[in-house]
Amino acid sequence: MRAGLILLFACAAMATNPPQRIAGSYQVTLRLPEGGLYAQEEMQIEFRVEDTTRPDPVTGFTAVVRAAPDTLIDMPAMPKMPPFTEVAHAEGVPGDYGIHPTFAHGGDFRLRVAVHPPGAEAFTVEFPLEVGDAAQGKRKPPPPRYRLDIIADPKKPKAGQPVSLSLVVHDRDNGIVRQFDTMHERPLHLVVVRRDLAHFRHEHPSLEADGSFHLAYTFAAAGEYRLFADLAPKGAGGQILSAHLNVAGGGSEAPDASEPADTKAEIVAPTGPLPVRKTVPLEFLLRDARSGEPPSDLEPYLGVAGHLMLLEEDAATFVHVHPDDSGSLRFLARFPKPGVYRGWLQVQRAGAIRTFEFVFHAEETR
Ligand SMILES: [Cu+2]
Repeated sequence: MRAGLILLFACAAMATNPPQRIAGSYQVTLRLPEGGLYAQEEMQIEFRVEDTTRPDPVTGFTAVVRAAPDTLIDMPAMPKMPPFTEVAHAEGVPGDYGIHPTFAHGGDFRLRVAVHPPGAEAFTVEFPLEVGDAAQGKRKPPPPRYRLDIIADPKKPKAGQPVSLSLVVHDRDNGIVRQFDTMHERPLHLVVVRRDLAHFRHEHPSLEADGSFHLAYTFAAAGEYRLFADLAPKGAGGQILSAHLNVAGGGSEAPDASEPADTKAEIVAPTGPLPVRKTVPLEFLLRDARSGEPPSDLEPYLGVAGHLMLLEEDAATFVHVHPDDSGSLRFLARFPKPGVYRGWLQVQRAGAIRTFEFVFHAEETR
């Protein structure tokens, strides 16, 4: 009995204390996938960099942004094994960074993170990584921790008629999630898209005191819709949760806003096929439709030069896209599987949002 209690206590302590390293005034917190690390599949490893000398009333410590950490993963016991290196990309939550390594086999690895805080001296921290073999990973796929529930009022929304949507995020272990980290100036980015990807909207429901989000919405047309919520439960990192909603006909079916007439957008890179399971830069160029020159009245939209959202044609695979730190329309995207993806680029020009649609083909390369 006593042994069981001690074990429980140890588990709880592990869950609440992620690995942490202190270097001078900085603190780096590691965030590993819930199912643990295993070989032969792309893993997502995240870490958070904070300045412990600058307390923040909301997040505890001030997040260190634009620190562009270099990462290196090697095996101290096997010095001949080529190390994996990657410049970490910034996640949506300020101070959070991520890498996507694929381990060739299981074993004891080491992660070194070299952080370059702007205007301060660089420092390096190390974490041991325990990687299971490939079969181990396949045996126990981790069940999703978070779930999105949508309550519509009226219950059966109709096209062309206003509906009130309540969104609630459930944590398998702790019930309703009430606290969120801000990503791109909002606690929730909601993508509403019809199953055939013909209708797309990007919304920011308001966070209510009870932890639910609220959105007054009017579906333009009838059909089956998917709602993708891009959010970060406090301290858990960015998550994408999805839910379905059927919209009946009736009312008047308003057409979606068409491509803006005053601006043209084109992809400048890459020009060839897109490889799957690799982080690739996607770069866009805007031109004023009349002058042919890049528009001079572009404004930041939610803190960045532009937003890019990507969905596979199955309307189920949402691609995580990270804006590049450069301030240009350059994004880092990862296509999880081969297929046709539709992308929506959004920018703000003279106070108004402009949305452009693109199609991408991701292929297996080898
Ligand atoms: Cu958004």
